[in-house]
Amino acid sequence: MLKNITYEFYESVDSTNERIKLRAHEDEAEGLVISAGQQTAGKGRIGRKWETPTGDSVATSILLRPEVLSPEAVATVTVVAAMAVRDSLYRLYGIDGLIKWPNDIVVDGKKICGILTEMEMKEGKVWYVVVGIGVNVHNKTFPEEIAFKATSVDLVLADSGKRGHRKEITEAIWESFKKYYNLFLETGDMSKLKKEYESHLANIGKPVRIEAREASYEAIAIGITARGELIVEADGEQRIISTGEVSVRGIYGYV
Ligand code: BT5
Repeated sequence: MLKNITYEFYESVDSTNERIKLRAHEDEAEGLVISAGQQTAGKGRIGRKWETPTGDSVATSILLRPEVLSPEAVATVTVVAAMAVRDSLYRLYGIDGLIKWPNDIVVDGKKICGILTEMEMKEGKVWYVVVGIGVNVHNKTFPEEIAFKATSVDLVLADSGKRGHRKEITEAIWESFKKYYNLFLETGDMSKLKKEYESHLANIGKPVRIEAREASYEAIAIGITARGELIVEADGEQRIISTGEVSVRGIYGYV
């Protein structure tokens, strides 16, 4: 069970996930959060980049040392973290984001947050897990390659005269994460969270494109399994998509 959360902040680091990994190797206890305003080597999944311009973003990672979690169940922690980000932005600012399975939060069809979960094993068991969350907060513009599909808290709030606050967002996310993660640990799956998760799942009941290594096909998103996998329907049959196996693209715009 995640109990105490402690916060450290740095102006600039390579990647907050990498900082947590170093501390994990130094036997740091569960609950350490490292955040930074700028990352010089922010990471997305499978070797992709996460853009974190100076001071405009929240880049924040937590160290977890789950006692009883199988390596397979670790992927589900991303799904849990997505709920925490969505919940925090809604409670703080009324931003009604959708979760694009498995690791994005989107608002008005654009990505406001990405999540990267990594783990290391030791003696056949999960040694530690690091969950890294990037939220665009004050960004007004983005690099050209992502400008069409990225947004920020301030851009979303522009008409309301409100602005995001990075420390407030960081703390809200990890407090909310603690609540959802502890519910997840009670069963080791999403059974207690599935209903709430599905109520915020982007594209539920709508077409998505599944881009797997072997083939790419169109399907309808149905919901998630207790293990946090995506359920889709294609050619009249239900299929289960595991985290990391495919990339899901909405076929109408980015979502
Ligand atoms: C992600 O990967 O979305 C995971 C992002 C995780 C970032 C956090 S920040 C704290 C911690 N430390 C790290 O080094 N990483 C974590 P993926 O689903 O692969 O999406 C990456 C793609 O999102 C890129 O290829 C771009 O297309 C797009 N992208 C990059 N930067 C973005 C941004 N700031 N806002 C929106 N989209 C972005």
